[in-house]
Amino acid sequence: MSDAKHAQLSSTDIVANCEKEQLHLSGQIQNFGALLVADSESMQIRYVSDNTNDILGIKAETLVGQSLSEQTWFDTALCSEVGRSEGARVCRFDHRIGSKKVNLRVLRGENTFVVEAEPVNLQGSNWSLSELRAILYPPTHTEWKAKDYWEKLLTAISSVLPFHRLLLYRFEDDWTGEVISEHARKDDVEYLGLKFPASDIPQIARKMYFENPSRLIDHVDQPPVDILGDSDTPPDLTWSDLRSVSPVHAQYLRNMGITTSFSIPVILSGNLWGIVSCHHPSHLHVDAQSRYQSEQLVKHFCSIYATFLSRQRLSLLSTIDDKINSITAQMSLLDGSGEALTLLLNETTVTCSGTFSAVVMNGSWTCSTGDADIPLLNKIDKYFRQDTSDYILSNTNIRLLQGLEAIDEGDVRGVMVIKLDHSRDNTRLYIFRRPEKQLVEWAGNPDKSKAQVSETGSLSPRQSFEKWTEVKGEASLPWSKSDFLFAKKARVGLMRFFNQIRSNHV
Ligand code: BLA
Repeated sequence: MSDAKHAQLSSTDIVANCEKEQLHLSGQIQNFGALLVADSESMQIRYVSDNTNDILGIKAETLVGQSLSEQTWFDTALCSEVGRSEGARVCRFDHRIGSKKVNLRVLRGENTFVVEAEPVNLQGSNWSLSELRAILYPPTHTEWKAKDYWEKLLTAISSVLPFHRLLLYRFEDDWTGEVISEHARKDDVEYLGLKFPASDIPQIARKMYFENPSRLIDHVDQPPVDILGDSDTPPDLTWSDLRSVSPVHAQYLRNMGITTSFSIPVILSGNLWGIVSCHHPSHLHVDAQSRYQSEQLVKHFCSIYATFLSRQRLSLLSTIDDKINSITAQMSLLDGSGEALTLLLNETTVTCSGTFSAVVMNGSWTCSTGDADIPLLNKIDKYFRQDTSDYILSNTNIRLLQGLEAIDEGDVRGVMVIKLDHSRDNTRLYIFRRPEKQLVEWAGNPDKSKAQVSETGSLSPRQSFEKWTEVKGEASLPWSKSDFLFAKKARVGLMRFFNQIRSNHV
């Protein structure tokens, strides 16, 4: 890029730049279909894409201002069939217009109907939806692991869409993502296991992917089509499947060697959990009907997978319950003595893979190790007893906390705290972890402060997606869901234990 200059922007500035792009107001569409936007009250056509002649055989300028209900090529019934909520959609496949066939779609916008027409491609999928759905279930008497469900989802989609590469991309809490399953040719670049920074899919784009059933980027190099309208304000394309492609993202896809890209959101418990991302190096025509089939498949996967996850959670809960029951049974045999507390600390250390555990009660410590540094523990406790945000607190690097920066003790870096209540002198149980070397494999260097910034201040996506390994050695391993569940249950066990001590003293 000749006009590009290297500038050092803070990563916050860069992410803010990405977030500013008003994707829904691009004022243009991709050329694989034609678009009309009509007022839902008056039915007057307000916007028309400049390619209706190619697809419908009617010149765009003659359509602006006309009534949608009077269009003989259109099926007005679709406007009554479409749901009332914004974003609702209805499709009519193989709709005949004279000698041509189109796939028609009507979407409900804010006081508008968005109409999209795409030419029919005769090479659609040969599979029925029920045949495809069957692929998503484990055979009788077979138990699948999570990764088996993921793989079968990609297998099912690849039967509908002959993409070169299909990826299942899962978001983490901070919106970084990881490729957790991959369906690709043997000689292809491997993305499996690689991480991508959150800013690769800005929040504004994620919101649209959450709200729409899929996103097709038909051809990164096809020039977009203008939209003619009765006003200078561009139409809202939030619900349009044809919306033009963000130039930054088109460059990103070119850098990845992709011409056609198709993404389907994976929504679990009402949250954007991941994306199925399909790549093709050359242009691949993706028929509206095949898109619809794969969207339905992903929706079906979501319900099967959600059931699998809740079964898994139940089984984890019951394992933890058994563990806690066994610990408390052993503790009650020891009848509220100091030995009972040591037993609890030892078991907790092992279960949560800690270096050691300690409990503080009215300022006095009991530890699972003999050589704990008590002044250090007091310092850490001073910090955590002031935090009343929750009964279970955790951290993977206490050196990032105010006042604890200088801690140099090798066994104490990650901390999980279980509080019985928030009073100053009450009891708190600590589990400590040491720092661990952790490798994070990124697809290219994710550091946006080293990115290229053009004269206009826009950011170019990175050029290379080759594996780039970051070595982190400062923090402990992250605390898992199972650690948190254990901590919650251990808190109850601990309360029972102290009640027992109290009643012994009465
Ligand atoms: C959109 N970015 C996307 C999309 C994906 C990714 C899946 C959805 C659109 C599509 O299907 O192509 C990112 N694609 C990935 C990732 C993988 C993948 C992570 O296959 C991993 C395997 N992108 C940048 C930077 C910016 C940016 C720096 O790298 C911001 C300046 C923006 N990404 C960006 C934008 C969109 C996007 C604006 C929306 C594109 C659109 O819908 O028009």
